[in-house]
Amino acid sequence: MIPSDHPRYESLLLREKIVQAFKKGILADSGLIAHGRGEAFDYMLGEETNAAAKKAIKVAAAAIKLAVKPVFSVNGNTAALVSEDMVELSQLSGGKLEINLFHRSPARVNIIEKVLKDAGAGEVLGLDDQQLKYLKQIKSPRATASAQGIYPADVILVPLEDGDRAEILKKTGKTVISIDLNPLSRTSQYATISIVDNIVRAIPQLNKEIRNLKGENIDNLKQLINEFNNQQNLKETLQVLDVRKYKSLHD
Ligand code: PTJ
Repeated sequence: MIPSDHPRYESLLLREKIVQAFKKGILADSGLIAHGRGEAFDYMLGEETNAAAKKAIKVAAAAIKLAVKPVFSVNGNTAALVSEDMVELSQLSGGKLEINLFHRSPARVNIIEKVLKDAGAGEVLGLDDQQLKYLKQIKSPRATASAQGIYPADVILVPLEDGDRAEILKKTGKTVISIDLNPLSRTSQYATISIVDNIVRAIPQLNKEIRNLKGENIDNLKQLINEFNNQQNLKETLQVLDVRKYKSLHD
């Protein structure tokens, strides 16, 4: 039981969620370590959605609204932390949810499907190994791509992964939106739109922006995207990480 007046209450609640997800088999064991890495970056970023992240989220919302076949990739950490928000994202945008795992096993695919369905998801893609295609250049089990989802997608959201997938998906002509608290990860560096923020804040904010952009005309959405410079935005995040600016949080 975490006392609600603990200075790190919110962070400890998330940690507890992650531990429980691991015990249920939703999370890979290395998902625990990945969460710890994210926690450390979040601490240094002040545990808030900074201006650069807000900008990237707005542009991501515009890209999703303009997309013909948007797909949202779901791994263990994403399912553990934001399954309901992911379902809302797919409902708001008409995009598809696809399970894509680095540590793939039929048992984990089944339990993550159940988590998404319990959160209200209709269709969930990426389930049946026999039906899946594989993106040839990707050397890990993340190469899976369903014929209705990731394979033909024009815009793809890839949360919480550090690997070569973002680069290769981008090379295949897709718009890649990443969510990763590490601005220096390969995923953040290669994505078209890099959201450097905690997924527990980023997805609700993305949903809010998609609602805000309802009825916005296509030219304005395109302008938002065209005026966005991802490398410049990542530089702004790195400035937030400047050690001289650290304000003291609590232990
Ligand atoms: O569920 P699976 O089998 O697909 O495995 C998923 C993990 C996360 C284990 C796998 O993708 C992995 O090993 O990822 P990495 O290489 O540890 O990268 C995860 C990235 O996510 C790191 O850069 C972390 O800083 C970042 N991260 C961790 N937690 C959060 C986060 N970013 C945003 N929000 C978080 N809550």
